[in-house]
Amino acid sequence: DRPRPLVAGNWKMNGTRASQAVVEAVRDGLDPALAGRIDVLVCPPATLVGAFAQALAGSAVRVGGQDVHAAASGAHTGCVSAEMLADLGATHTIVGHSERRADHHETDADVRAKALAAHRAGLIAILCVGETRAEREAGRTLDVVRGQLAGSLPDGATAAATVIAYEPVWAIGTGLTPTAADVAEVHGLIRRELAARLGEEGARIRILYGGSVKPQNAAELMAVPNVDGALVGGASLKAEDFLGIAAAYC
Ligand code: G2H
Repeated sequence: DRPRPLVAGNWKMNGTRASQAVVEAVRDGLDPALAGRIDVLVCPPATLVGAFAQALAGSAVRVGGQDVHAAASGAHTGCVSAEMLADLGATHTIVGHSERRADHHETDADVRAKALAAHRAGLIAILCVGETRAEREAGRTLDVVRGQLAGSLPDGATAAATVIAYEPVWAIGTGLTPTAADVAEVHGLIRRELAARLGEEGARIRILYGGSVKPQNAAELMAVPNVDGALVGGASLKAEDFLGIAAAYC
């Protein structure tokens, strides 16, 4: 029994109101039979979550955020809380993306607090982990991923509310991808760590691969054991490419 796959798009800091045409094309182009077998999610900038949630209401496509503050409200200028995203109709949020960890100095403890905030607001947390190029070259990939998972996954995480995304930092936006064997090794480690910590629940948590997923490589990557879907950046900005990746599950 493999978990139900999730194909998620991370738009990063891209998109304006005119981009709604892209999610409408994803909504209209998604094969209903495929939508019955996989979950499809778009995570636009927070500015677009409300409009996209309205445009996608009643469809198989869900809307999520890219980050949340750990607090529900308060004096945090410029930040967005999980409650605010949920209020707009979001069902998921990414937490701990490597760009947040690097550019905003987010620690494992910060990411854990954000995952808990997502859960508090009823959102599914997509928690990202992954090694840098230097860490991989130093042979530290498994130690780094194990450490990030241990530090950022909340106790009592459930499969219904938690998704892990393995995104090797060196594969993000570079067109480079790990080999299927490398992906299998890391996803296998994550699966074992989840099972050790959470038991049967850990066996059901979805583990996504992210980093330069394209229609051309999606089928090979999605066929790797313990790969339960994709977190897609650049290729999620075009409906045709994003649907082409989802079609790996046809
Ligand atoms: C990794 C990924 C999406 P891309 O950041 O989260 O981006 O597919 O552009 O490498």
